[in-house]
Amino acid sequence: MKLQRGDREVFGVGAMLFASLALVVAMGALVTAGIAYSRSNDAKQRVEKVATGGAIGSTATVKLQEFGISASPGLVRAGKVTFDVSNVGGITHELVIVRALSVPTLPVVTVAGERSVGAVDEEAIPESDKVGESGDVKAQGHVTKRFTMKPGTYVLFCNIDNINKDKTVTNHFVKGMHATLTVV
Ligand SMILES: [Cu+2]
Repeated sequence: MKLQRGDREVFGVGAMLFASLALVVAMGALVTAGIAYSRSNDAKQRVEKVATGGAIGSTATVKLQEFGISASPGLVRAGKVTFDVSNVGGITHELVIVRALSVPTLPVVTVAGERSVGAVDEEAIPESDKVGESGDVKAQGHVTKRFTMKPGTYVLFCNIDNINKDKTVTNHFVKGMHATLTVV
């Protein structure tokens, strides 16, 4: 069909309207993106300000017990971080620190071997994500360790296996000995 003059004008106006509308939408998206960017930037600057201002410390007090770990505060400043570890329980525990998004993202043992099923498969964790360990901390014992840490999320856990009298194994991680720590 050949377009008549009138049709062509209608078509032209329609196309122009559409183009202007697209431009408005695109500009709106740009403005929204700009606001989001400046907001995240503000938040980052605020965190940096708080971190450098000393409001966020570089020491985490960690308590180990049957069967749980608490780290306070749960937020520390990047750089040299001191772990003040106390075993307030009645049996030996340890503190293992790895970089990980969350507890469920840690690899776990699926076939009993050197470690029991459900224990953290430490050998499957990339070396670059391993921060350090306290070593065995006896009941009522205390250990201080210092590690250099980059900003990120870390999981603290105890991976000790206890062999029970009936030969079953109690793994402390399975029992709930884990916590997260955020480094900014
Ligand atoms: Cu333990």
